[in-house]
This record gives sequence, C-alpha cells and structure tokens, in this order.
Amino acid sequence: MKKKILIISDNLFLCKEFESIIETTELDGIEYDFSISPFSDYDSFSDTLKNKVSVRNLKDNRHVDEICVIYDIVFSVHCEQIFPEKLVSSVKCINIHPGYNPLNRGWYPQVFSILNDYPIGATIHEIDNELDNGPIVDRALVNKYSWDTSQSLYNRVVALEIDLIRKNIKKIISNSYETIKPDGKGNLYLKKDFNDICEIKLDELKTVGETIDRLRALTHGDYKNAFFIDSETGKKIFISIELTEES
Ligand code: 0FX
Repeated sequence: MKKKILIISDNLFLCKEFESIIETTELDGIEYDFSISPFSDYDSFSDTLKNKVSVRNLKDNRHVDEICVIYDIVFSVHCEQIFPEKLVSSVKCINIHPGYNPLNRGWYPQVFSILNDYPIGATIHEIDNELDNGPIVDRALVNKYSWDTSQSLYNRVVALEIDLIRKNIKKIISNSYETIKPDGKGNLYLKKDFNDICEIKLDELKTVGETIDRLRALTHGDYKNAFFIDSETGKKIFISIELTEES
C-alpha cells in the first residue's frame, strides 16, 4: 500500500524546494499532497506547485479528522498553524524548524539569535504538544557573523533546512531514523516577543553594540520592523541598518 504524505506549509519557497526534493529522490510507493493555511494566498501556491494544493484549517475538527484518516506522515514546513493534540497523537508529524532546538524555539529564531548572541541552525523533529520541543531527528548549526542581519542569517538557515530535508527524507518516510531528546527547554520566543522589541525608545540606555545588534536583528529586506516615535508628529519612523564588511 502507498504511504500518504501531507506537507502543510505557509512558505511557498520551501514548498517548491520540498517538491523538488521529493521528485529527485528515489522514494518508492508514496503519494503526497500540499496544504496551506486559510490565511495564505491559495493562488500563488496552486500556480507554482505541480501538485494539488488544498486549504486546511487545523482549528476545524473535520479537517483534522480527515488528515488523521488519510495520511501516514504530516510535515509542517513553516506552517503557521499550531498542530492540535488529536493530530499529533494520531499521525506521525514532523516539523522543519528554522532554529537549532532547543536553543532557538519559537518565532523568528534568527532575530533572537542575533539579539541574544545564541548559536543558531535548523532542526527536524517530531512534533509533540509543546512548541518546537519534540524528539530531534536531525539538527545542525550555521555560522553567524557580526555583520549578519535577520535576512542574511535567515537565508543561511533556510539553506540548511533544505540540506537537512534532502539528507533525512528517505529515513523519515521509511521510518528508519533514530531521535535524540532535546537537551532541556532552551529558549522559546513568541510573536509577541518579536512585536515587543520593535519599538526603540529614544531614551533607552544601551551600549552602541547592543543597539547595533537590535537593529541587525530587526533588519530584514523591506519589512518595517524597528521604529521610534517622532515626538512632534507622533508617527512611527522606521529604521533598518546596512552593514558592509571591508573588502
Ligand atoms: O515561513 P517563515 O520563515 O517562518 C515563520 C517563523 O519564523 C517560524 O518560527 C515559524 N515556525 C513559522 C511557522 O513561521 O515566515 P515568514 O516568511 O513570514 O518570515 C520570514 C522572515 O521574515 C522571518 O523570520 C523574519 C522576517 N519578517 C517577517 C515578517 C512577516 C520580518 O522581519 N518582519 C515581518 O513582519
């Protein structure tokens, strides 16, 4: 009988990479589908991926029951929905996480890695009922430099996630891998923690190094993250930082 695999994601780039890894790896007897969350842009996923895409709401019990009945393995590839207990306890669920567990659990790991100078990498792990906490299938670290921004570090982490998927996909699908227990609870940051660091209070007392780190952690392409409030207009003034290493 064919193994049925679901990839549930809100990250189009990683879905494309996942699809190409599946297509170029010898995986006998599998069928796979993609699902996205209700808030993701359906058209961009269905126009880009070769495979069928469906929308699944993990807060809807009927959707969860359906997944439990149909699939043997569910991969969360930057899926922004929390996997409910019923799903996690009925089906093998595997998370591809852009952080090195347990040091970088939770939201936007590279941001907190720059801010707090933690090592960072990527992890593939079984999902349990706590965020980014389950038994680890594989993990590795990336280099982190004083000139990294959130964007440059994130790009390195995502490249590592792709390498780890390629290295482990066969073992995961054939259930021939071993796991290790995460060494403690590490560090966990939520979306609220990210929102809380975006406002730079102009009278905050920090070293120049801490301020540069905060701005590097909040600089990511065109995202408007760091800001201060202009005292005259009361408007937010957004800040990002550019760093260039001497050639
Ligand atoms: O797909 P993804 O890279 O992953 C995110 C979280 O980082 C991850 O911890 C979680 N497990 C997953 C479900 O969701 O998210 P993204 O494509 O929305 O963002 C990529 C990066 O862009 C993020 O790490 C930081 C940066 N970013 C994103 C937004 C939306 C910002 O700096 N500001 C923003 O407002």
